[in-house]
Amino acid sequence: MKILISAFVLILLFPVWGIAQAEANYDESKVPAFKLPDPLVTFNGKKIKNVKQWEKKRRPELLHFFTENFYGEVPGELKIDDVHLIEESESALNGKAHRKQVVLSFKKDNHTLDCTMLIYLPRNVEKAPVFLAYDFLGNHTITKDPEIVISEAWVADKPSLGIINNQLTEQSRGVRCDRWPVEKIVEAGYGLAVIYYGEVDPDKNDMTDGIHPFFYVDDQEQPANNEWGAIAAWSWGLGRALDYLETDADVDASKVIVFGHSRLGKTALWAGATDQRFAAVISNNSGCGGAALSKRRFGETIARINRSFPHWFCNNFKNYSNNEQTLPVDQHELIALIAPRPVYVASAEEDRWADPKGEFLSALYATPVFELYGKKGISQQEMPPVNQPLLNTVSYHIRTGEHNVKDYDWEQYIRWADMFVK
Ligand code: GTR
Repeated sequence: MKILISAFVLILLFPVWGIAQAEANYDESKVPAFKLPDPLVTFNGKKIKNVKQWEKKRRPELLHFFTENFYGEVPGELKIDDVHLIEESESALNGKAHRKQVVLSFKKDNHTLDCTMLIYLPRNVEKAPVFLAYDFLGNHTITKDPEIVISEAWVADKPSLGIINNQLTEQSRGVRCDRWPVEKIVEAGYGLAVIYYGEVDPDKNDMTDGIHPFFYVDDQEQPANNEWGAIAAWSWGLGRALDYLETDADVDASKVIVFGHSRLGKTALWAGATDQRFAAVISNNSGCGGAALSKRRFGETIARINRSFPHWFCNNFKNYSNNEQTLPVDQHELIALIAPRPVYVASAEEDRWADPKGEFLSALYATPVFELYGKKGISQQEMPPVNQPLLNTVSYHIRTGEHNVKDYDWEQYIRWADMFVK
């Protein structure tokens, strides 16, 4: 009886995307035939032969297409209204780090929004290069440090971590330590700056909260079809975080590496594509709408992502649900928008939902644009074996294990940043 009841509960609770994951195509022989657009040929068929043509013609038209049809336009300009240092310690992480917690406030008409950035900087570096990232569950989850302020922003319930009634509590302190080797990062001479992504825009299908309503006119409740979804809103927030870092005398703002995992990996790529001040970009297991090629329809597809997360992309993206073949772009061209700045695409072997091969191929097919600048990308057609990174301006690895961020990933990111950013 007990077994029967638990089976029943399991069936009831099996999340919708869990079913979608189980149904997805994971058979390489069923990947449809497709022709990838050449990043170095314009929509009108003109061959791009040099950096000048790329920057004047091709890059803007690709950026425009991704903006209008994938992530959406940011409808206006909004600067940080106020910066407030709420906490600081010169002796964090056993004296190795200088810690700051800084609130960035935004105001417009009757709207206000506060985002708290947690920053660890190596004490022995005068102006540190920084990894900038969002975290999924609040800044207090990335370390056990009791001084980290707990966000009051909306969060999806996760009873196993004590997250109920959409609120974070003490119980989740440090629960994501395994994803954030803060000491290792600081010991390597880098700073780490994080913000809870839900403070910029709560991750739910409701466009009346977070930063979106700041730009609404009258009783508007939704962005226009070509305007920003959540990913573009989060990317916008990373740009404002960088605005702040540019004013922080302890940071080398010309060396800010934007990092993200999964949906936040999609976000990091879009931030790097749209804001060229970012020195480098890391996409960890970003999958569909991130590094993975859409036309392969392997694992998560555009239709599935639009169904499960209708708020992530702009409404126009829905035109490409089950219609990848008509897309005049693919995700290798999103990676190409980051050129000539270093970009690292990482996959995990068991993360078939994110299509590791599609992520690799994006890095490979973006490479000609980096080569236009005299930079090295991926020079082999075949995926490397697991745990054997290809490190160049365009880098790639596939690690053993599941969809996650592991020490292994960070070790490679630091090694690569030492070579191409620091
Ligand atoms: C999944 C989603 C993926 C990925 C992931 C995550 O459910 O289908 O695209 O973004 O969530 O962000 O954890």
